[in-house]
Amino acid sequence: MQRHDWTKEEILEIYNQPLMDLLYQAASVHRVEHNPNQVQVSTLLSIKTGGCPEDCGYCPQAARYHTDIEGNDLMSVSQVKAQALRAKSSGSSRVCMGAAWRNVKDGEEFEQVLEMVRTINKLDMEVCCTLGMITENQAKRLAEAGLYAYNHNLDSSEEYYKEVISTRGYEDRLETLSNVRKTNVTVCSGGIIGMGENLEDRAGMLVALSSLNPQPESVPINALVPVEGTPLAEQERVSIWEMVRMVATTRIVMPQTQVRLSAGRTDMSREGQALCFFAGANSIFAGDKLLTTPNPDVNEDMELFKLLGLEPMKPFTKKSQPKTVDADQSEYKPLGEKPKWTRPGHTIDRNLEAKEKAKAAKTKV
Ligand code: SAM
Ligand code: DTB
Ligand code: SF4
Repeated sequence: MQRHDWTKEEILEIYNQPLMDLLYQAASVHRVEHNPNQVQVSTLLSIKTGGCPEDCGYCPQAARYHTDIEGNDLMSVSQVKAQALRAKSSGSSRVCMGAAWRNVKDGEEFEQVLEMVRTINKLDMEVCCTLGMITENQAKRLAEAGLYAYNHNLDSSEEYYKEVISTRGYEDRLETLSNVRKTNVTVCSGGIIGMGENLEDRAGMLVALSSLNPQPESVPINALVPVEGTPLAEQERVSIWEMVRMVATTRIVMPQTQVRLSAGRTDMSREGQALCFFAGANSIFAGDKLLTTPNPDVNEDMELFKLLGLEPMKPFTKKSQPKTVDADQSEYKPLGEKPKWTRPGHTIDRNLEAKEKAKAAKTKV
Protein backbone atom coordinates (compact mmCIF):
# COMPACT_ATOMS: atom_id res chain seq x y z
CA MET A 1 0.00 0.00 0.00
CA GLN A 2 1.20 3.52 -0.79
CA ARG A 3 0.44 6.45 1.54
CA HIS A 4 0.60 9.87 -0.07
CA ASP A 5 -0.10 11.98 3.00
CA TRP A 6 3.05 11.51 5.10
CA THR A 7 3.80 14.64 7.12
CA LYS A 8 7.23 16.08 7.84
CA GLU A 9 6.69 15.44 11.56
CA GLU A 10 5.86 11.77 11.04
CA ILE A 11 8.88 11.32 8.80
CA LEU A 12 11.21 13.03 11.30
CA GLU A 13 9.87 10.75 14.02
CA ILE A 14 10.68 7.71 11.91
CA TYR A 15 14.15 9.07 10.99
CA ASN A 16 15.09 9.95 14.58
CA GLN A 17 13.92 6.80 16.39
CA PRO A 18 16.55 4.55 17.99
CA LEU A 19 18.59 2.97 15.19
CA MET A 20 17.72 -0.65 16.06
CA ASP A 21 14.00 0.17 15.97
CA LEU A 22 14.41 2.01 12.67
CA LEU A 23 16.32 -0.88 11.10
CA TYR A 24 13.77 -3.42 12.32
CA GLN A 25 10.84 -1.38 11.00
CA ALA A 26 12.47 -0.74 7.61
CA ALA A 27 13.59 -4.36 7.14
CA SER A 28 10.07 -5.56 8.00
CA VAL A 29 8.48 -3.26 5.40
CA HIS A 30 11.12 -4.31 2.89
CA ARG A 31 10.34 -8.01 3.27
CA VAL A 32 6.63 -7.54 2.64
CA GLU A 33 7.16 -5.88 -0.72
CA HIS A 34 10.46 -7.24 -2.02
CA ASN A 35 12.77 -10.23 -2.10
CA PRO A 36 15.40 -9.01 0.40
CA ASN A 37 18.15 -11.00 -1.31
CA GLN A 38 17.76 -9.39 -4.72
CA VAL A 39 19.40 -6.12 -5.70
CA GLN A 40 18.86 -4.36 -9.01
CA VAL A 41 22.05 -3.22 -10.73
CA SER A 42 22.16 -0.16 -13.03
CA THR A 43 25.14 0.98 -15.05
CA LEU A 44 25.60 4.71 -15.56
CA LEU A 45 26.83 6.00 -18.88
CA SER A 46 27.64 9.66 -19.39
CA ILE A 47 26.63 10.10 -23.03
CA LYS A 48 27.28 13.85 -23.00
CA THR A 49 29.69 15.12 -20.39
CA GLY A 50 30.32 18.64 -19.06
CA GLY A 51 29.63 22.11 -20.35
CA CYS A 52 26.20 22.35 -18.69
CA PRO A 53 24.68 25.85 -18.48
CA GLU A 54 22.99 25.21 -15.09
CA ASP A 55 24.37 26.28 -11.70
CA CYS A 56 23.61 23.19 -9.55
CA GLY A 57 25.99 23.82 -6.65
CA TYR A 58 26.96 20.15 -6.31
CA CYS A 59 27.69 19.38 -9.93
CA PRO A 60 31.14 19.03 -11.51
CA GLN A 61 29.54 19.26 -14.96
CA ALA A 62 28.30 22.85 -14.58
CA ALA A 63 30.44 24.83 -17.04
CA ARG A 64 30.68 27.88 -14.77
CA TYR A 65 32.58 26.10 -11.99
CA HIS A 66 35.66 25.09 -13.99
CA THR A 67 36.26 21.72 -12.41
CA ASP A 68 38.71 19.28 -14.01
CA ILE A 69 36.01 17.59 -16.04
CA GLU A 70 36.80 17.02 -19.66
CA GLY A 71 33.73 17.85 -21.73
CA ASN A 72 32.67 15.53 -24.54
CA ASP A 73 30.23 15.66 -27.44
CA LEU A 74 27.31 13.27 -27.56
CA MET A 75 28.49 9.65 -27.84
CA SER A 76 27.67 7.65 -30.96
CA VAL A 77 25.02 4.91 -30.97
CA SER A 78 27.65 2.23 -31.63
CA GLN A 79 29.78 3.38 -28.67
CA VAL A 80 26.71 3.22 -26.44
CA LYS A 81 25.82 -0.25 -27.71
CA ALA A 82 29.31 -1.54 -26.94
CA GLN A 83 29.13 -0.14 -23.40
CA ALA A 84 25.66 -1.59 -22.86
CA LEU A 85 26.87 -5.05 -23.89
CA ARG A 86 29.75 -4.76 -21.43
CA ALA A 87 27.33 -3.75 -18.68
CA LYS A 88 25.03 -6.67 -19.50
CA SER A 89 27.85 -9.20 -19.34
CA SER A 90 28.87 -7.87 -15.92
CA GLY A 91 25.41 -8.58 -14.46
CA SER A 92 23.73 -5.22 -14.90
CA SER A 93 20.03 -5.14 -15.83
CA ARG A 94 19.75 -1.44 -16.64
CA VAL A 95 21.71 1.22 -18.48
CA CYS A 96 21.14 4.79 -17.29
CA MET A 97 22.29 7.36 -19.85
CA GLY A 98 23.06 10.82 -18.47
CA ALA A 99 23.50 14.05 -20.41
CA ALA A 100 24.74 17.34 -18.99
CA TRP A 101 21.79 19.25 -20.40
CA ARG A 102 19.39 21.75 -18.82
CA ASN A 103 16.60 20.35 -20.98
CA VAL A 104 16.12 18.33 -24.12
CA LYS A 105 15.98 20.21 -27.41
CA ASP A 106 14.29 18.67 -30.42
CA GLY A 107 16.79 18.02 -33.18
CA GLU A 108 19.54 15.69 -34.37
CA GLU A 109 21.00 14.98 -30.93
CA PHE A 110 17.64 13.97 -29.47
CA GLU A 111 17.02 11.72 -32.49
CA GLN A 112 20.39 10.09 -31.71
CA VAL A 113 19.38 9.53 -28.08
CA LEU A 114 16.10 7.94 -29.24
CA GLU A 115 18.14 5.55 -31.40
CA MET A 116 20.30 4.69 -28.35
CA VAL A 117 17.12 3.86 -26.42
CA ARG A 118 15.86 1.59 -29.22
CA THR A 119 19.24 -0.13 -29.46
CA ILE A 120 19.55 -0.90 -25.74
CA ASN A 121 15.94 -2.05 -25.39
CA LYS A 122 16.60 -4.47 -28.23
CA LEU A 123 19.47 -5.91 -26.16
CA ASP A 124 16.78 -6.83 -23.59
CA MET A 125 18.07 -4.45 -20.96
CA GLU A 126 16.08 -1.80 -19.09
CA VAL A 127 16.90 1.66 -20.46
CA CYS A 128 16.87 4.80 -18.34
CA CYS A 129 17.67 8.35 -19.39
CA THR A 130 18.47 11.46 -17.40
CA LEU A 131 18.59 14.36 -19.82
CA GLY A 132 17.23 17.29 -17.80
CA MET A 133 13.77 18.76 -18.29
CA ILE A 134 11.50 17.27 -20.97
CA THR A 135 8.13 18.13 -22.49
CA GLU A 136 5.16 15.77 -22.77
CA ASN A 137 5.90 15.20 -26.47
CA GLN A 138 9.52 14.31 -25.74
CA ALA A 139 8.42 11.94 -22.96
CA LYS A 140 6.04 10.23 -25.41
CA ARG A 141 8.77 9.89 -28.02
CA LEU A 142 11.12 8.34 -25.45
CA ALA A 143 8.36 5.95 -24.38
CA GLU A 144 7.72 4.95 -27.97
CA ALA A 145 11.43 4.19 -28.44
CA GLY A 146 11.22 1.73 -25.52
CA LEU A 147 12.42 3.76 -22.53
CA TYR A 148 11.87 1.94 -19.24
CA ALA A 149 12.64 4.74 -16.75
CA TYR A 150 13.34 8.48 -16.65
CA ASN A 151 15.54 9.87 -13.88
CA HIS A 152 14.94 13.41 -12.70
CA ASN A 153 15.78 14.17 -9.10
CA LEU A 154 14.05 16.60 -6.74
CA ASP A 155 17.44 16.64 -5.00
CA SER A 156 16.27 18.31 -1.75
CA SER A 157 13.29 20.02 -0.11
CA GLU A 158 11.66 22.84 -2.05
CA GLU A 159 13.09 25.33 0.49
CA TYR A 160 16.69 24.10 0.32
CA TYR A 161 16.60 23.63 -3.45
CA LYS A 162 16.76 27.43 -3.82
CA GLU A 163 20.03 27.46 -1.84
CA VAL A 164 21.70 25.11 -4.28
CA ILE A 165 20.31 25.94 -7.73
CA SER A 166 19.08 29.22 -9.13
CA THR A 167 18.77 28.50 -12.84
CA ARG A 168 15.51 26.55 -12.56
CA GLY A 169 12.75 26.02 -10.02
CA TYR A 170 11.36 23.04 -8.10
CA GLU A 171 8.11 23.35 -10.07
CA ASP A 172 10.03 22.72 -13.31
CA ARG A 173 11.31 19.44 -11.89
CA LEU A 174 7.77 18.46 -10.84
CA GLU A 175 6.44 19.33 -14.27
CA THR A 176 8.96 17.05 -15.97
CA LEU A 177 8.00 14.22 -13.62
CA SER A 178 4.36 14.79 -14.47
CA ASN A 179 5.20 14.71 -18.21
CA VAL A 180 6.90 11.34 -17.70
CA ARG A 181 3.83 10.10 -15.81
CA LYS A 182 1.66 10.72 -18.87
CA THR A 183 3.46 7.75 -20.49
CA ASN A 184 4.25 4.17 -19.48
CA VAL A 185 7.82 5.12 -18.59
CA THR A 186 8.57 4.55 -14.90
CA VAL A 187 9.68 7.48 -12.73
CA CYS A 188 13.06 7.53 -11.00
CA SER A 189 13.44 10.50 -8.66
CA GLY A 190 15.42 11.02 -5.49
CA GLY A 191 18.03 13.35 -4.11
CA ILE A 192 21.29 14.11 -2.39
CA ILE A 193 22.13 14.29 1.29
CA GLY A 194 25.15 16.12 2.69
CA MET A 195 24.69 19.45 0.91
CA GLY A 196 24.31 21.38 4.18
CA GLU A 197 20.58 20.77 4.44
CA ASN A 198 18.98 20.04 7.81
CA LEU A 199 16.90 17.02 8.79
CA GLU A 200 13.71 18.95 8.06
CA ASP A 201 14.89 19.36 4.45
CA ARG A 202 15.54 15.64 4.14
CA ALA A 203 12.07 14.96 5.51
CA GLY A 204 10.64 17.64 3.19
CA MET A 205 12.14 15.91 0.17
CA LEU A 206 10.60 12.62 1.27
CA VAL A 207 7.21 14.34 1.73
CA ALA A 208 7.46 15.66 -1.85
CA LEU A 209 8.47 12.29 -3.32
CA SER A 210 6.01 10.16 -1.35
CA SER A 211 3.09 12.49 -2.12
CA LEU A 212 3.50 11.84 -5.85
CA ASN A 213 0.71 9.51 -6.90
CA PRO A 214 1.86 6.91 -7.88
CA GLN A 215 5.12 7.16 -5.97
CA PRO A 216 8.33 6.94 -8.06
CA GLU A 217 9.22 3.37 -9.01
CA SER A 218 12.79 4.12 -8.01
CA VAL A 219 14.36 6.60 -5.62
CA PRO A 220 18.12 7.16 -5.75
CA ILE A 221 19.68 8.36 -2.51
CA ASN A 222 23.01 10.04 -3.26
CA ALA A 223 25.59 11.12 -0.71
CA LEU A 224 27.17 14.32 -1.96
CA VAL A 225 30.52 13.73 -3.66
CA PRO A 226 32.21 17.08 -3.00
CA VAL A 227 34.14 18.14 -6.10
CA GLU A 228 36.82 20.84 -6.16
CA GLY A 229 35.71 23.97 -7.93
CA THR A 230 32.02 23.55 -7.09
CA PRO A 231 30.37 25.66 -4.38
CA LEU A 232 29.88 22.53 -2.27
CA ALA A 233 33.53 21.43 -2.49
CA GLU A 234 34.21 22.05 1.20
CA GLN A 235 31.16 20.19 2.42
CA GLU A 236 31.91 17.47 4.97
CA ARG A 237 31.03 13.95 3.80
CA VAL A 238 27.90 12.45 5.35
CA SER A 239 28.40 9.66 7.83
CA ILE A 240 27.24 6.14 7.09
CA TRP A 241 24.71 6.48 9.94
CA GLU A 242 22.96 9.31 8.14
CA MET A 243 22.90 7.30 4.95
CA VAL A 244 21.45 4.27 6.75
CA ARG A 245 18.77 6.41 8.40
CA MET A 246 17.87 8.08 5.11
CA VAL A 247 17.65 4.76 3.25
CA ALA A 248 15.54 3.19 6.01
CA THR A 249 13.17 6.15 6.19
CA THR A 250 12.78 6.19 2.40
CA ARG A 251 11.97 2.48 2.48
CA ILE A 252 9.28 2.99 5.15
CA VAL A 253 7.49 5.90 3.45
CA MET A 254 7.76 4.39 -0.04
CA PRO A 255 7.45 0.63 0.55
CA GLN A 256 7.15 -0.44 -3.08
CA THR A 257 9.89 1.67 -4.61
CA GLN A 258 13.37 0.47 -5.53
CA VAL A 259 15.61 2.45 -3.17
CA ARG A 260 18.94 2.99 -4.90
CA LEU A 261 22.19 3.37 -2.98
CA SER A 262 23.74 5.88 -5.37
CA ALA A 263 26.68 8.33 -5.30
CA GLY A 264 29.08 8.12 -2.38
CA ARG A 265 29.61 4.36 -2.14
CA THR A 266 33.40 4.63 -2.51
CA ASP A 267 33.43 6.10 1.02
CA MET A 268 31.30 3.34 2.49
CA SER A 269 32.68 0.17 4.03
CA ARG A 270 31.26 -3.19 3.05
CA GLU A 271 29.64 -3.38 6.49
CA GLY A 272 28.08 0.05 5.95
CA GLN A 273 26.66 -0.95 2.59
CA ALA A 274 25.36 -4.22 4.06
CA LEU A 275 23.47 -2.18 6.67
CA CYS A 276 21.95 -0.09 3.87
CA PHE A 277 20.78 -3.25 2.10
CA PHE A 278 19.32 -4.51 5.38
CA ALA A 279 17.57 -1.16 5.80
CA GLY A 280 15.84 -1.57 2.44
CA ALA A 281 18.20 -0.42 -0.29
CA ASN A 282 17.64 -2.79 -3.20
CA SER A 283 19.46 -1.18 -6.09
CA ILE A 284 22.91 0.22 -6.83
CA PHE A 285 24.77 2.04 -9.56
CA ALA A 286 27.60 -0.22 -10.73
CA GLY A 287 30.63 0.48 -12.87
CA ASP A 288 33.95 2.04 -11.97
CA LYS A 289 32.59 5.51 -12.71
CA LEU A 290 29.31 7.25 -11.87
CA LEU A 291 29.01 10.07 -14.42
CA THR A 292 32.33 11.77 -13.76
CA THR A 293 33.37 10.65 -10.25
CA PRO A 294 34.67 7.25 -9.07
CA ASN A 295 32.48 4.34 -8.01
CA PRO A 296 33.52 0.94 -6.60
CA ASP A 297 34.89 -1.58 -9.09
CA VAL A 298 32.28 -4.02 -10.49
CA ASN A 299 34.27 -7.04 -9.28
CA GLU A 300 34.33 -5.63 -5.76
CA ASP A 301 30.54 -5.22 -5.90
CA MET A 302 30.06 -8.76 -7.13
CA GLU A 303 32.29 -10.06 -4.32
CA LEU A 304 30.19 -8.13 -1.82
CA PHE A 305 27.01 -9.62 -3.30
CA LYS A 306 28.51 -13.10 -2.96
CA LEU A 307 29.51 -12.45 0.62
CA LEU A 308 26.01 -11.26 1.52
CA GLY A 309 24.17 -13.87 -0.55
CA LEU A 310 22.63 -11.19 -2.75
CA GLU A 311 21.79 -11.79 -6.38
CA PRO A 312 21.48 -9.23 -9.16
CA MET A 313 17.87 -8.80 -10.26
CA LYS A 314 16.96 -9.86 -13.80
CA PRO A 315 15.73 -7.14 -16.17
CA PHE A 316 11.95 -6.57 -16.30
CA THR A 317 11.34 -8.31 -12.96
CA LYS A 318 9.08 -5.49 -11.75
CA LYS A 319 7.45 -4.48 -15.03
CA SER A 320 7.34 -5.99 -18.49
CA GLN A 321 9.61 -4.89 -21.30
CA PRO A 322 8.27 -1.96 -23.33
CA LYS A 323 7.95 -2.36 -27.10
CA THR A 324 10.25 -0.40 -29.37
CA VAL A 325 8.65 1.41 -32.28
CA ASP A 326 11.21 2.06 -35.00
CA ALA A 327 11.82 5.63 -36.19
CA ASP A 328 10.03 5.16 -39.52
CA GLN A 329 6.88 3.83 -37.78
CA SER A 330 6.73 6.60 -35.19
CA GLU A 331 3.39 8.15 -34.28
CA TYR A 332 4.95 11.30 -32.81
CA LYS A 333 6.89 14.02 -34.56
CA PRO A 334 9.21 16.60 -33.01
CA LEU A 335 7.23 19.75 -32.17
CA GLY A 336 10.19 22.10 -31.78
CA GLU A 337 8.54 23.60 -28.68
CA LYS A 338 10.40 26.16 -26.61
CA PRO A 339 8.82 25.76 -23.18
CA LYS A 340 9.28 28.52 -20.64
CA TRP A 341 11.09 26.77 -17.81
CA THR A 342 11.61 29.23 -14.96
CA ARG A 343 14.87 31.08 -14.20
CA PRO A 344 14.48 32.27 -10.62
CA GLY A 345 17.75 34.26 -10.84
CA HIS A 346 21.36 34.15 -9.77
CA THR A 347 21.25 35.18 -6.14
CA ILE A 348 23.08 32.43 -4.32
CA ASP A 349 26.18 33.91 -2.71
CA ARG A 350 28.32 30.79 -2.54
CA ASN A 351 27.53 29.89 -6.16
CA LEU A 352 28.54 33.37 -7.29
CA GLU A 353 31.70 33.16 -5.14
CA ALA A 354 32.63 29.83 -6.74
CA LYS A 355 32.19 31.36 -10.17
CA GLU A 356 34.42 34.33 -9.27
CA LYS A 357 37.05 32.04 -7.73
CA ALA A 358 37.13 29.90 -10.85
CA LYS A 359 37.51 32.98 -13.04
CA ALA A 360 40.38 34.32 -10.89
CA ALA A 361 42.18 30.97 -10.95
CA LYS A 362 41.87 30.87 -14.72
CA THR A 363 43.36 34.32 -15.27
CA LYS A 364 46.35 33.44 -13.01
CA VAL A 365 47.40 30.52 -15.28
N1 SAM B 1 21.43 17.15 -16.29
C1 SAM B 1 20.43 16.29 -15.84
C2 SAM B 1 19.74 16.79 -14.59
O1 SAM B 1 20.35 17.49 -13.82
O2 SAM B 1 18.59 16.41 -14.39
C3 SAM B 1 20.90 14.86 -15.60
C4 SAM B 1 22.26 14.58 -15.03
S1 SAM B 1 22.52 15.11 -13.37
C5 SAM B 1 24.26 14.91 -13.18
C6 SAM B 1 21.78 13.82 -12.41
C7 SAM B 1 21.85 13.87 -10.91
O3 SAM B 1 23.16 13.57 -10.46
C8 SAM B 1 21.54 15.17 -10.20
O4 SAM B 1 20.17 15.44 -10.12
C9 SAM B 1 22.12 14.91 -8.82
O5 SAM B 1 21.16 14.31 -8.00
C10 SAM B 1 23.25 13.91 -9.10
N2 SAM B 1 24.57 14.50 -8.81
C11 SAM B 1 25.26 15.37 -9.59
N3 SAM B 1 26.43 15.70 -9.02
C12 SAM B 1 26.49 15.05 -7.84
C13 SAM B 1 27.46 15.00 -6.79
N4 SAM B 1 28.58 15.71 -6.82
N5 SAM B 1 27.20 14.19 -5.74
C14 SAM B 1 26.06 13.47 -5.69
N6 SAM B 1 25.12 13.48 -6.65
C15 SAM B 1 25.32 14.26 -7.71
C1 DTB C 1 21.39 9.82 -9.57
O1 DTB C 1 20.55 10.06 -8.69
N1 DTB C 1 22.69 9.69 -9.34
C2 DTB C 1 23.40 9.44 -10.56
C3 DTB C 1 22.25 9.33 -11.60
N2 DTB C 1 21.09 9.64 -10.86
C4 DTB C 1 22.31 10.06 -12.87
C5 DTB C 1 24.43 10.45 -10.85
C6 DTB C 1 25.43 10.66 -9.74
C7 DTB C 1 26.46 11.62 -10.21
C8 DTB C 1 27.56 11.83 -9.22
C9 DTB C 1 28.52 12.84 -9.69
C10 DTB C 1 29.25 12.49 -10.94
O2 DTB C 1 29.75 11.35 -11.09
O3 DTB C 1 29.39 13.37 -11.79
FE1 SF4 D 1 23.69 20.32 -15.45
FE2 SF4 D 1 22.42 18.21 -14.43
FE3 SF4 D 1 24.86 18.98 -13.49
FE4 SF4 D 1 22.73 20.49 -13.00
S1 SF4 D 1 23.04 18.37 -12.29
S2 SF4 D 1 24.73 21.21 -13.70
S3 SF4 D 1 21.52 20.24 -14.86
S4 SF4 D 1 24.41 18.19 -15.52
